[in-house]
Amino acid sequence: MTPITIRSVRSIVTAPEGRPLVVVRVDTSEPDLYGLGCGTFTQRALTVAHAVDTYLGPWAQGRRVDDIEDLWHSAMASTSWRNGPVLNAALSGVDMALWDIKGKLAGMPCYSLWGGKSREAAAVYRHADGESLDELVDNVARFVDEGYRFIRCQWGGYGGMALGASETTAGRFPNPLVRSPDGSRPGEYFDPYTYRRRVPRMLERVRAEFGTSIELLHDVHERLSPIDALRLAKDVEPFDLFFLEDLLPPEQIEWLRLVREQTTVPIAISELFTHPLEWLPLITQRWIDFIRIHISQIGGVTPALKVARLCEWHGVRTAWQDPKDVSPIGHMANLHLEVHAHNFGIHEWGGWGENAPEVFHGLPDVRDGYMYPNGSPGWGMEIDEDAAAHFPATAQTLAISDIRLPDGTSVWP
Ligand code: GCO
Ligand code: MG
Repeated sequence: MTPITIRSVRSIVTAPEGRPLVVVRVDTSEPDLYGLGCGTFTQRALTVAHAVDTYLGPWAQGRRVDDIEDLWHSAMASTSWRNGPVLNAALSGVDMALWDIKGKLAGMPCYSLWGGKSREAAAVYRHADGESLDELVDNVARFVDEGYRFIRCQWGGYGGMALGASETTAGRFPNPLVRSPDGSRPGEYFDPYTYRRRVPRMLERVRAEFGTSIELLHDVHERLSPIDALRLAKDVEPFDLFFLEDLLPPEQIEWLRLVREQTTVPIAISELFTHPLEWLPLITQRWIDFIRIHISQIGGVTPALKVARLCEWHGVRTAWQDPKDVSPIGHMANLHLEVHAHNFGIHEWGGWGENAPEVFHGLPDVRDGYMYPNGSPGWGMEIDEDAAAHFPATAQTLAISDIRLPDGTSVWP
């Protein structure tokens, strides 16, 4: 029997909610047999698209769609230097598309290919925020009323940066809540000391309002020095968090040993990780409780399955990163991993937005705090390319790229 091969690979970049998403379509030697994958790196989406269309696509042509494992390794080896976020995102798009094809050929959802479901749906957490604690409490109450039990709480965005944000747009002024030297350069200023002291106050208020009827999460987003991060982890212990996320930047992950030795706060990290050498020690040393990898950043579902298996043996649960800069196809791939793997933790979801349903068809249903796969073969998703073209993506770097301390020091968020 003649093996089915890759006939063409192309990127589809669209921004239905304003943040560029990268979808990769793989067409095969079989008429009408194709797959879709997510290769989103929103801050460099057009660069990923170029990597797909100029390099990876032509390289993949003629290769067998069945041999995903071999193609993934060959693609990684094809650049000699180890892939970074851009090339991994390109590879993720192809990798997920090949799993989509494999599911279609087998007539099965991808989770069935891997051994079936451990649960019918994935519990979801939502993002509650507020410039005031009253506003935050109102937003938490709204999600509780909608049936969500897991809620991430932030007070004024990451690092409290949005507090007083009306004056800190695009670097027009330093944050009025922050005193900076004369002549400080533009940027998004925040005060880490104010932020660190506000977090326990925020959690105390939310617990006072909702008790232990809901599970709370918080994202530090790498805004503190290592010692202040350790102090925060100790300060939030009384509030019984589901997890505390990105307490430290990748550059300081060795500090997690001290966090582990001194606190019992459940730790979630790794959305910024690219290479196995970043997550291996955290998992094997049992320094973390939830893996938060952004799956396109490590090259797709093929490596993510391996990470999930490693985590299972070390008591670590999955919480794949799923914010608004993962395409609905990426969300669906995460969801298949989540209903399948025994060591599932939680699914992050920021809502589909107003326009995404016009572009992406087959969106998973979300009911009473759970996200349900649609049971169709492969991922069970389609993209309307005409609708996608209504939301062109521009080259953009999001505001996240210019964070500064009160004295103007640049911060890696
Ligand atoms: C999260 C992440 C996101 C990222 C953002 C970067 O927990 O989902 O921290 O908010 O910062 O997606 O573009
Ligand atoms: Mg995060």
